[in-house]
Amino acid sequence: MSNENQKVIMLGNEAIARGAYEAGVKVSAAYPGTPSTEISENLVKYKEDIYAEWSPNEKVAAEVAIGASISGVRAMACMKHVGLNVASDPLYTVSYMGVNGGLVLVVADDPGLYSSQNEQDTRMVARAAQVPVLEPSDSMEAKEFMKEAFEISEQFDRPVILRTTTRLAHSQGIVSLCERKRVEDKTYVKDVKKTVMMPGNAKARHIVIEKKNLELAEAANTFSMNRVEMNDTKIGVITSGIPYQYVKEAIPNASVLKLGLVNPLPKKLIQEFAEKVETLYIVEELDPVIEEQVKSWGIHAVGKEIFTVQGEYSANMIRRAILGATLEMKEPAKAPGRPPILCPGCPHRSVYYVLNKLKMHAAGDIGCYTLGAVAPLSVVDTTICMGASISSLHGMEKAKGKEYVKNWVAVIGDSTFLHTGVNSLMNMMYNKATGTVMILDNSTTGMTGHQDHAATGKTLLGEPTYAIDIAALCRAMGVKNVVEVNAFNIAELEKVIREEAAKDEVSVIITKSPCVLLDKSKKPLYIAHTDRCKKCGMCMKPGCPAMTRNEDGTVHIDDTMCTGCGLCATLCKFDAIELVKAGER
Ligand SMILES: Cc1ncc(C[n+]2csc(CCOP(=O)(O)OP(=O)(O)O)c2C)c(N)n1
Repeated sequence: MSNENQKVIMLGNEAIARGAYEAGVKVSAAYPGTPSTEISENLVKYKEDIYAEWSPNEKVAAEVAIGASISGVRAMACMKHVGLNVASDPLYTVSYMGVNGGLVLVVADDPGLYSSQNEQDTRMVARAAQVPVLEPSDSMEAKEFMKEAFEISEQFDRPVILRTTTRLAHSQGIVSLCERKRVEDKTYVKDVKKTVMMPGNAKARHIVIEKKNLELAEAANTFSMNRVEMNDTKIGVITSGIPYQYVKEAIPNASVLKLGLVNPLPKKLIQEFAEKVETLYIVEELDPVIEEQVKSWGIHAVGKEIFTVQGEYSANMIRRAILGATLEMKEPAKAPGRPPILCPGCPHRSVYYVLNKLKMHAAGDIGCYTLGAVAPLSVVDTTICMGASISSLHGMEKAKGKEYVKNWVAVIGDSTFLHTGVNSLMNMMYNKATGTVMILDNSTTGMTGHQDHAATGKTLLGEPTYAIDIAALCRAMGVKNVVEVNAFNIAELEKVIREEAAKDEVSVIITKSPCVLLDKSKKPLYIAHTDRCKKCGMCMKPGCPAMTRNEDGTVHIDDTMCTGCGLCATLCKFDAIELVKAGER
């Protein structure tokens, strides 16, 4: 693919994929997670040169990349910030081991919580694991920093994190393309002192990596990615990543030290910069990672005294905090508040309709089905992290006894079950649980935009593959009661939930119906006959967004939203909802 010097507009995530290609990466593994997912989806473009896969979770993905690095090639793993928690076990230890082929983890943070369960700052985790972190400010840097990350990784024998945020991952910018670097595979030489982290070896490696980090911190003082932009010296700002863009817009005449490498910090460069400016500000979204270190060196700076640790920053917010004035520009128009809701035709809706009817509680998990917490369904009581539904239900049973959980189920999606739910179910079987687990199998990773997983029969590269049989997997763990039900067969679903929840043994109910957005074929359409409608409201109970009431209380179905799932028609006792068109819509 020779398009050297060509300039193109790229999404941050697209540019990271391009950077991986240009850096000579050979292996990439990932588990989807907003805002990191499109990196892997874009890597598919380079499948002639890069092997890329969806792994079942981030720990596995990181270990795949580590293995590839040990074998001598450049490798990467991609995940969202909470994914790094799942991958933190290998992360902390590969930090001691170092690399053979360059190793980069791309981790996407989500200040502002656009699609996450917390706002944790990856730089904090990286500091704890003593792993270098690069933070680009735009698409061009995202591409170039990927290449830098691999150079640093190999030169300093460190795994490296490239940290992005939602704003960067999902914004577009101009990128000039370069050729793919020809990187010779490194030879694998057996060296157990470096790759077998038992205590004696790890002790020695700890000393080595402390030294390497000091060397890197020293070198960082002259790295071109740590750049001083001297201007008016009244105000000096240390910043990095996306906040750099806001600072330049908010106070264009300020002097700026823009950090590309945010861990370890270039102490000398920071000291020199601090001496040259009257007031030093540190502008970083989320935690005071740079600020606390700079202050610990006795440098006076203003940071979280005036800036929040929550959410995204903006140029206006920075200008207001530093100058007490706002920019002569309009704040972006606020989108109308739209509460999150399951799509019309979503198979999760009928499951929650039945659970609501049975007055059951659900220990929930993470996925589209988390929306079962929202009225009018209001079934999901808890959402913690991926896989936690099954294990927290187990904890409730052990705390309160088996009768207590007969009114509860654990609810988990197919992708989440394969991510970390399997271990939790194993625990239920091992520790003599009796609870009921519902796997809402919609044949995809819906929440993050339809990625394949180990049970869909297709790889990231689009090749057909073995599809894990989820029911057989549960049976293999010893679950005797495994029942598969069509998610839209609400009579059957109700019967099965009643029966299984009453049992004194673990049951797994797998509701099967593909995500409504997967099926692009024309669907039949339902209409409501107002003359037959008795205004009883039964069809409205599942809270389908396609259903509204007319002024007289009869029901109307919006034909632009109806997907023809038929749930409303099943619930209508008066034949007021009728299938009008089949096949073509
Ligand atoms: C550790 C971690 N990794 C990734 C994510 C992003 N994520 C949220 S839900 C989800 C999976 C959803 O798929 P599935 O369980 O099949 O449910 P669906 O959305 O299809 O109903 C993913 C990947 C996350 N929240 N946490």
